[in-house]
Amino acid sequence: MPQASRTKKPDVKVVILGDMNVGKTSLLHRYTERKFKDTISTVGGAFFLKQWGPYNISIWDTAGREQFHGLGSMYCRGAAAVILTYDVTNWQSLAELENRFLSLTDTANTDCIFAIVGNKADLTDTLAHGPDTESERGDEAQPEVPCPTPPGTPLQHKQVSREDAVALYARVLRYKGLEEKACLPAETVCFETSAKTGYNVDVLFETLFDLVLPSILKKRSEGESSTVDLETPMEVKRTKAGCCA
Ligand SMILES: Nc1nc2c(ncn2[C@@H]2O[C@H](COP(=O)(O)OP(=O)(O)O)[C@@H](O)[C@H]2O)c(=O)[nH]1
Ligand SMILES: [Mg+2]
Repeated sequence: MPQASRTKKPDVKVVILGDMNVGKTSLLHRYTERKFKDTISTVGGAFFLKQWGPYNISIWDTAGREQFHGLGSMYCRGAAAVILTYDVTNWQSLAELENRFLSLTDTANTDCIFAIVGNKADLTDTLAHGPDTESERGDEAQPEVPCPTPPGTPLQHKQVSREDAVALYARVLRYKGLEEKACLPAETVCFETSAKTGYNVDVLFETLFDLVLPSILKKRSEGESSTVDLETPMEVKRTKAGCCA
């Protein structure tokens, strides 16, 4: 269904947040380029525009600012969805979401959707060793470049369980002053992914795209102009990536 954007005017903003090295840029790269690269530069990336049905969705990467300069309140301003990303092999990366990143979402939309994403699942779980075969994306222009984990690769210790992520989701809702019962259930918005193998990556982005559609319709019916900052528009840098290069 999705095709290249023509109008380039974002209807809605989705941001990826999380500590350095959890794999934010790799997740976006896997989704948009269908590839994984071991070293990938975040510098230069700002947002990627994705056409979803008749709508344009901007997906924002941190451009490396989480490492050197911190992220300003502008980063999440007007966001309809925030992807809080951690590394399943690194407990601290989950803690940092609460300690450093959650407060940055104060400027997101009041009806913002939160997803909790544990990346690098290929390191801890054989299920995540291959690409997500459930995907119905069928993007002929960008064939998937698989990067499966070789059989027999030893698994690493999983420091963050799914239950830990679900518990964080509950705390995020509490921080936002939201009733758990009135919000999306954790099973819908907590994911374990692998940017390396592609496991769950399409499912993550495309579930969120569907979930933000009501937000687009609401914005349109209210006649709001776009709240996305277009001062520094730059699509995510297209890199010549090779599988496990
Ligand atoms: N094994 C594995 N490594 C990953 C995965 N995602 C990212 N990485 C690696 O983790 C490092 C940091 O990734 P990057 O996307 O730059 O993280 P960012 O700082 O959050 O944008 C890089 O060396 C990536 O190759 C993954 O799903 N599995
Ligand atoms: Mg990055």
